[in-house]
Amino acid sequence: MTGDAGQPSGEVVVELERLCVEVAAEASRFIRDERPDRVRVAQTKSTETDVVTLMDTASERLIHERLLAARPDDGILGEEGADVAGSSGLTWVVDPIDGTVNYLYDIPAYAVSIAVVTGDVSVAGGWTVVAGAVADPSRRVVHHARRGGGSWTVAEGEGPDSRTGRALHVSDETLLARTLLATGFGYAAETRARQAEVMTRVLPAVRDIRRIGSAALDLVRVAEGTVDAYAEAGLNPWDLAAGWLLVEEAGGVVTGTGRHPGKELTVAAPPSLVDEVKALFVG
Ligand code: LIP
Repeated sequence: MTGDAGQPSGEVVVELERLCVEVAAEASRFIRDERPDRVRVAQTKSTETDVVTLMDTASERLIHERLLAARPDDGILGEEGADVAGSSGLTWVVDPIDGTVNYLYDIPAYAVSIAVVTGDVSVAGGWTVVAGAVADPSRRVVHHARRGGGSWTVAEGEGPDSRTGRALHVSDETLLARTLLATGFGYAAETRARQAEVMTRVLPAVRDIRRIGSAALDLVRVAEGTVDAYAEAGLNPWDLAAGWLLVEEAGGVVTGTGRHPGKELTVAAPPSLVDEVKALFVG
């Protein structure tokens, strides 16, 4: 860590991005090619419908092993419980299968999300994403970014410096009424009831909504302009970390009720739309 104020140097960031891409691609292949015909629920978390499959834990174990082998002094925060304190000042934030319910129902909209951050992930606004990757097993691609390096999509198995990489850029939509908005809902019934009320305000104000079922893929779609904006309440750091950087490096803005995205609200959009979308959700 030789850059400004605890930030890794440019060289190190390039290597961190490469590791994000390689490990995300490997886990992506694993959850696609080793998916059992009947995916079993291993346990449930916040509600009966907030499930963990055996493949969520197996994918997290694979990612954990690869990251610790490559970077033994870093910390890890994983959705399924991997929680390693590091001494390097860097923490890996991992969602081994984002869109687990889609994975359970074999709906091709789930992803592996891996990001590396500086700062304290437990503090809203207390952490900065340095590099990240979202691998999409169904499209066999990996979307990746490093701070200051732009956002890209490469084919699974290709490196981040592949000449075949496609540069991502957010939509140039400026009108809320023409905005295709991705959103999502929590697992708890009372949370969903509140979110349904917000939708009575949102639906008349936008072109339409899309409920894809994976925050990581929703953020990728904002970064590549295949939706105009995204907003959801209730996200955890592992749902949004890599996608946050992908959107910012593609020319978008990611915010929350305050300046930073977080549990209360995450909004991602082009600069021209972000305040209006946020106002719809904050109410
Ligand atoms: C999912 C998020 C999604 C949200 C779901 C769930 P998971 O994450 O990606 O945006 O709407 O309720 O939280 O549980 O599949 O990792």
